[in-house]
Amino acid sequence: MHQSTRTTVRAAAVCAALGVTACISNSAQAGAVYDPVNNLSYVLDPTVRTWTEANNAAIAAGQNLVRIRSAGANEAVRVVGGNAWIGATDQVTEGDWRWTVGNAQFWSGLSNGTPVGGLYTNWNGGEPNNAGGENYAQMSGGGGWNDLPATSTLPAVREVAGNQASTIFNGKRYTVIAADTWGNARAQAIGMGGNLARIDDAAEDSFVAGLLSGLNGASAWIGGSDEVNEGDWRWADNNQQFWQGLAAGTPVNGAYTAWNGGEPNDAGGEDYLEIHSSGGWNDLPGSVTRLGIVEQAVPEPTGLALLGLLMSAPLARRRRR
Ligand SMILES: [Ca+2]
Ligand SMILES: [Ca+2]
Ligand SMILES: [Ca+2]
Ligand SMILES: [Ca+2]
Repeated sequence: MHQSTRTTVRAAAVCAALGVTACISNSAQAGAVYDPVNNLSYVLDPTVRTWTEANNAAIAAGQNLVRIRSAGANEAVRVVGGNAWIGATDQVTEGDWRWTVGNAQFWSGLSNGTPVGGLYTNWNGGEPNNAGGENYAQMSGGGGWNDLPATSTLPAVREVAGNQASTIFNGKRYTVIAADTWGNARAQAIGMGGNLARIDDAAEDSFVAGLLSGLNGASAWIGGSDEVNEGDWRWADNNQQFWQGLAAGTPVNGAYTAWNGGEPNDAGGEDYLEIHSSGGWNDLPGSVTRLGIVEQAVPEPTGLALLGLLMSAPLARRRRR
């Protein structure tokens, strides 16, 4: 179901639908967040149009408007879309709310109705109210749901198989991953064959900040920490120290840093590095959840890469023994 070929075809279709080219290989698709739980990416369709038009466009691209099955997924969709259409409707039978993906009913009735099948719902208070005839689901800016009429126009959020939330910059692939703790984000980054991002210069800092500006100004984990020795800040991928001390400290070996004023302050014990959409850095406790910025090497686009793939399969089998 999630073969890489099919994913690639679907991704190409999304690129076309969004009016960008080659968004898998070398173009920005900042309006996407990867949901590792469901192995789906939530991708913004920025065109403002009716729910039916947005749904038809998604289907024409081999996609679907998003189905939301958990609070975590709801938050990821909110980050991508804010105020946008989602893939739910009661247009066939009033009060019988279904996801277009799978056609499963998840709600019966108006605001005093009930969830069906134990499925996740997040209606705003007093919704759905079918006010004047409303059969199409909107996620409002706060993440709650509302029914709207056929004539309303909004952008939309689609779901796409696999991880589509990548951008190439200066020869590296950057992927925004769903919000989690620093440790979980780092583990996921390693699982993807990379690590949380190491910021080496102002250009890279601005690039990563730009990814976040496209996600409603969220902040995100990058790969710095002083978890081993307080005040000894190191990058996760190569363990090189880049800062010594608190806000009055100094860069190490001329390393690039972009601390916000007064940071790092280790306030209450803060050992993990976040980057804001301004590009500035702050230390935070690792227990809070943030989006993550994964940085990966990009395989050489030559026969060597193919050779590497061919070689790695038997090697992997051998290692498992
Ligand atoms: Ca209705
Ligand atoms: Ca309503
Ligand atoms: Ca600290
Ligand atoms: Ca701090």
